[in-house]
Amino acid sequence: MSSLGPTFGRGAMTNSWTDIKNTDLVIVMGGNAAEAHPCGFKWVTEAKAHRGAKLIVVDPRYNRTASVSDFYAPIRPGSDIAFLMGVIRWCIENDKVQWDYVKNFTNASYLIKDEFGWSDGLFTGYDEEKRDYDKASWDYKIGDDGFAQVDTTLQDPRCVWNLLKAHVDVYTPEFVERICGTPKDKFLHICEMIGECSTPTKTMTSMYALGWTQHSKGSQNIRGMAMLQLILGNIGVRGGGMNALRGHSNIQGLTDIGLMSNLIPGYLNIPTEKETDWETYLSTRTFKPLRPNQTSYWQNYPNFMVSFMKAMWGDTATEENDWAYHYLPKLDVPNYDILRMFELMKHGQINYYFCQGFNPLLSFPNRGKVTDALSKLKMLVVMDPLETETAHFWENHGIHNDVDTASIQTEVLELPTTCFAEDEGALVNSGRWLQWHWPGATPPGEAKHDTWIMAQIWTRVRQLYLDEGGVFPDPIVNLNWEYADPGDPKADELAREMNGRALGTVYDPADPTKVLADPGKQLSSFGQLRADGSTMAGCWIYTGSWTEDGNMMARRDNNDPDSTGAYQNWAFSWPANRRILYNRASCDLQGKPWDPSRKLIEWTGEKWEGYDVPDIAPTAKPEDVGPFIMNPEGASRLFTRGMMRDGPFPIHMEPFESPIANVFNPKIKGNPVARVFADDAEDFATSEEFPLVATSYRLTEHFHYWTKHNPVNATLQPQFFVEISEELAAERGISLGGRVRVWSKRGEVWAKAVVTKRIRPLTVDGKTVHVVGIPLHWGFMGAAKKGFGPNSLTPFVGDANVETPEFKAFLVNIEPAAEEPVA
Ligand SMILES: Nc1nc2c(c(=O)[nH]1)N[C@H]1C(S)=C(S)[C@@H](COP(=O)(O)OP(=O)(O)OC[C@H]3O[C@@H](n4cnc5c(=O)[nH]c(N)nc54)[C@H](O)[C@@H]3O)O[C@H]1N2
Ligand SMILES: Nc1nc2c(c(=O)[nH]1)N[C@H]1C(S)=C(S)[C@@H](COP(=O)(O)OP(=O)(O)OC[C@H]3O[C@@H](n4cnc5c(=O)[nH]c(N)nc54)[C@H](O)[C@@H]3O)O[C@H]1N2
Ligand SMILES: [Mo]
Repeated sequence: MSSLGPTFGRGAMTNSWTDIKNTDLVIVMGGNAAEAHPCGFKWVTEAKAHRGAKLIVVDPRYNRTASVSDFYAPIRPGSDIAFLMGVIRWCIENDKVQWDYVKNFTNASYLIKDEFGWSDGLFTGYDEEKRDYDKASWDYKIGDDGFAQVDTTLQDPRCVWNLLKAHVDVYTPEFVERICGTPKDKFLHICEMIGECSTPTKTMTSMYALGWTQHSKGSQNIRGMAMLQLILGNIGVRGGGMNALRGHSNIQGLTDIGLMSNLIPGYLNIPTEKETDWETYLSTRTFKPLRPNQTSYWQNYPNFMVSFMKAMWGDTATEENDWAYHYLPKLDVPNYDILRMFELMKHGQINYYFCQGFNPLLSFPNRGKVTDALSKLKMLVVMDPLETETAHFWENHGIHNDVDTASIQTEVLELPTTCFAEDEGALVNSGRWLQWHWPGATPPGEAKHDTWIMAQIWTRVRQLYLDEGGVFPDPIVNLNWEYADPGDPKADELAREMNGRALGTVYDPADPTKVLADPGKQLSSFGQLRADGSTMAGCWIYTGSWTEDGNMMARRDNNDPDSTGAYQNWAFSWPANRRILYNRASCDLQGKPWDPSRKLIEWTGEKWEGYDVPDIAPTAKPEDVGPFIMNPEGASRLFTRGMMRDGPFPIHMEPFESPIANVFNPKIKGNPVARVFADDAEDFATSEEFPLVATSYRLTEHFHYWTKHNPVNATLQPQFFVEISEELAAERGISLGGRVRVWSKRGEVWAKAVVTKRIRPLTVDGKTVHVVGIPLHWGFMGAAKKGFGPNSLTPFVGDANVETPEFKAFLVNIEPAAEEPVA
């Protein structure tokens, strides 16, 4: 992991919600925006109404987004890579490529090592025992000058473009139909629509969410579309981009601020245990440029990292002690993702679990296993505004397993918290906008703000360390805690700390007599962050959000000059108030917009200016520096070098539970490098036992497991149901509104049957494949009827790169049923 360096923005929109109005074509694939993002979806409506934009939906179900689309095609859950590689193949074959963009702004011309290749569904370097690849061959040829070798004529058979052509060759329209079940004529129609956006004056935007991420190869689904968008020249331009529609109102903030077990705020990394010292840690992160003249932005890593350490440990972090590097925890595994946490819990290796704003009993895969794991705990603390199923897991509702309620010894403590409507702070939306909000109500009863509870715990733990010592009290007792009331940090104090301030005088490196910030002043840009201890910032990508001019997140100026959709003075968009990432790529090599009517920024001959903050140094000459400065080659990647665990190109893989074998290699089950715990290895079903493909999703009327507590929502969608086709209903003798039992290798649920034309059987590899749709909002607390969603059924396995569970493609069976037996 360490050699991979930082990843930037693990999913966010490269563009923004408001920018969607600029598009000519929206493709919603791997999401259901009209249902799950109804407010943001209005920008699609704008684009349709004012630009005549078209909307394509590719989804296993004819969903609510499909109902307002111009063209819909069905797809089998878990087969999107085949579809996307098929579109790329079609674009190449039909010359639907924005050549100037591909040649100059991507790594199409870079030469790849001769050892690299693929066969039988695997890339070179596969080790079956380790379930991992040796990625040494997945890299550029490096010349004697230390730079990557290129062939700008794209003639060399080892250049990325020719390897890509060879890689996608098998994904013909016939192959797509065979794997995805998408009829060939529908697939080709979509290709035609997409192909139109390969000109500089037409753009497509991709809106996706969990329909793509919740697969054992979710990251590769997204790579597939990113590659297509690069081929069409649609990244960095208005109306284009890769737009991850995020989930909870502040889930973007969660990843930004480093709440993943392997991250530090701003997408920096927690060190691994091999990185025993500061120098080793930095050596694999401050990449040197891979092409002449490039800037490799990550050379700034030490500025961000030292400023973070100063925010954490203040005066205790000094140059002499390597900024207190020894205080940072070191990872002994790639990360402590939640699957791993529950696995450890199940094996008695975690005694104490703090569950804050999380209801894993319902939201995590394999409820039987989750129940088993929670019952091994000595203590479970639940911090939540609501009574959750997790806090009541020991009641053992609806699980017909061998966990004996009476034997569960876990002590459960519930700490009532406030919720967003009672809090002050910033929520970060999918478009990276930090929008400040103010409390609208007073906390009820004994509810306390999360920050108050955490500060109270921390001050007490610190006191214990001060009084009693301990093995390593230093990182706790020396933590920088400069809040007016240490037991109750306020939102503005936290926000200022995230932004960062000068500790010493900060000078302009170009003119050392020029002072950029005096000691004690808030910083205005991450360009002011220093590695010498003269600055501090809790999260470098947020620098600029609370400056000496005040709270930029609270700005509410909705002027939008020339109607570009940028809204520069509304809230703050990280990084640097930039609204469209990679916006340098909206201009040609000379720095002129590809499409003048869609101008974003422009090179004046001396500097870059326009409607957005340029994603490049403001005076960098256009011919000198590539637009993708986050990569040391300055180019975007059609071939990902060592970044992805499961291949430098997306390759078709089946879900772990699939109705058909991997057609490239029947021996490959699921994603061949995804982590599978020994306990779960025997828990995957075959299609002989479980012939139906299930997928799971949300409904507008509910928000996860909260709104069933509200009688109004509970009335709108009162009862757990599953959706099946008329054909499957007829085959199994199931009637509309009748009760059914749905079971998988891991559990069973009872539901009402919704028999609908919105789901149709698919023909996949010569077989009829039925899809069962399972919405997720029910449980046993609250006002709605008791019922259980998909997670009594789902498998305990995740994406090979980021461990998002495979919630969207698994196998079940279904039968008509009488009443549910009393649990
Ligand atoms: N009303 C409401 N809105 C919400 C939420 C909520 O609970 N209620 N939750 C929020 C959260 S946390 C999130 S993460 C987002 C999720 O937002 P979305 O991902 O848009 O929501 P889902 O309903 O999970 O799934 C979207 C679609 O993926 C399709 N799908 C399933 N498998 C596949 C596949 O293999 N390929 C393709 N192409 N499509 C597939 C499903 O049929 C479904 O239509 O929604 C957010 N918005
Ligand atoms: N099968 C299947 N499973 C899924 C999914 C799927 O598509 N299919 N989707 C997955 C996704 S994308 C998500 S995001 C998860 C959601 O799973 P969870 O996050 O576990 O579900 P929520 O109901 O959103 O639970 C969050 C809890 O936070 C509490 N809460 C709200 N505000 C606050 C606050 O300010 N402070 C504190 N302390 N608590 C608060 C709520 O009351 C709620 O109980 O489910 C996942 N599970
Ligand atoms: Mo989510």
